[in-house]
Amino acid sequence: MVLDKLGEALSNALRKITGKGFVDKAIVDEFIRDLQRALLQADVDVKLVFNLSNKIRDRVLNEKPTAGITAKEHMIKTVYDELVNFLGRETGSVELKKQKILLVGLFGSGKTTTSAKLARFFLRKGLKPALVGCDTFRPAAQEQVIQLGSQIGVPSYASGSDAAKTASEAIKKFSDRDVIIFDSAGRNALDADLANELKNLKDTIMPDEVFLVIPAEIGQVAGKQSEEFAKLVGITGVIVTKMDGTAKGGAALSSCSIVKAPIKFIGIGEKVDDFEQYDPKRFVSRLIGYGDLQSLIEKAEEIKSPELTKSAENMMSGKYSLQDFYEQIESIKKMGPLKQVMQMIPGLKMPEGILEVQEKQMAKWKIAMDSMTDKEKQDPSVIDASRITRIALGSGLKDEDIKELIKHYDRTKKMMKMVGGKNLKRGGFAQLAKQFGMKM
Ligand SMILES: Nc1nc2c(ncn2[C@@H]2O[C@H](COP(=O)(O)OP(=O)(O)OP(=O)(O)O)[C@@H](O)[C@H]2O)c(=O)[nH]1
Ligand SMILES: [Mg+2]
Repeated sequence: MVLDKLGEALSNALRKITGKGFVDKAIVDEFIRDLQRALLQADVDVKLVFNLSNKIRDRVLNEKPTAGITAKEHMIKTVYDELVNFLGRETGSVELKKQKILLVGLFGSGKTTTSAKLARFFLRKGLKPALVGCDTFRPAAQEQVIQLGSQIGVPSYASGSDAAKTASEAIKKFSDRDVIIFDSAGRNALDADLANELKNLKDTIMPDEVFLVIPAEIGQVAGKQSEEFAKLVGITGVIVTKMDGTAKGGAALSSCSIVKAPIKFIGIGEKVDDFEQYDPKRFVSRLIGYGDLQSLIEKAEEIKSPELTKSAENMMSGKYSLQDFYEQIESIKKMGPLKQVMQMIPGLKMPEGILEVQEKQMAKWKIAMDSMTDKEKQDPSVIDASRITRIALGSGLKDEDIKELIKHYDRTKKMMKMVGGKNLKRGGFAQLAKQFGMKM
């Protein structure tokens, strides 16, 4: 696990708080000392550590918790929020569109490996990527690109000793591809030679994105290096590689967030799939796992309702009606975006987009369900085309609306079955479920 030492130290520190019945100054001070120690051990800059810890201390001691939230919850929430801010603020979003991406960085930072990881990322999202080897400096760099391309089934182009010429030939060749990813050469430092080469390459490619690739182990220097590259070629994002191999990653993540460009991805291993989009919220949730889950559970307890408990039990037993589906979405919406909730649960991977339901849709579904018979609500599989039309007419909706409701229900039911067997009965979700009063 990435930054596991930091995560362990943080969750131990938080666990101390959750174990206490109240929060007072002594407890806050002890926590702040623990926090500082943990961050310093992750090689985070001393000044940054003090800024962060002072801010947290200040907020916890002086801010009044909002109504309905205990001082303890307020403290955990504050720690969480400030850590998220500290480790990146923005989610590393990338647009899924036709674009050109140039990767830059020093020797051995992981550019070439990352070009393949990125290609793979876009491939998975349904786009057609291509790889271009513009590192004409290091021997065999171009062969590496071609080999990686064939390994992941992505077309590649790398030929000749002129980087800019290679790039412009590739742009013509790959005019029908969606995302063209350009690997560039590195140096030991950002010297005049590399500066010229990169500027030239940038002018030729006119990329939509320029990603700086930095290895996590460089620690605090990450911020300075991103600034230098930003000044030279303008970077639109940072990719921090080798997060798996160092305890210093906290430094790279926090120092990068100071410069304007957000961290987009992190590399977490040598293989092409050891790569993820960087989302500070999710990252911090996983980092402090326990503490977050704990406060989540506390929230869950607050909204514990007999209806939800019953629908959850039905879900477990396979008797999952449309009514259960609706109530579940409604109750869970009170806990915040379901996706975020699910992401906090270790070991549970949710398919994208599932259960993300808009308020407007919910309103329509409620109306539609009013026009259904009890039998239809218990077992929506009986709803055929003629029934769909009847329900649509009865509720003043379109056939499509009814179909969509059923589609959502079916997908959720299927998903519940899928994750139900293996994952629901153990780990964080089981804990959460127990809090809902479900029988596991
Ligand atoms: N553990 C780990 N290793 C990585 C990661 N990313 C890259 N590497 C390794 O780092 C080494 C250098 O990677 P390259 O992709 O060749 O780096 P580069 O920036 O293209 O290097 P030059 O072309 O020499 O400038 C390789 O051994 C990679 O396998 C990562 O996220 N985790
Ligand atoms: Mg390379």
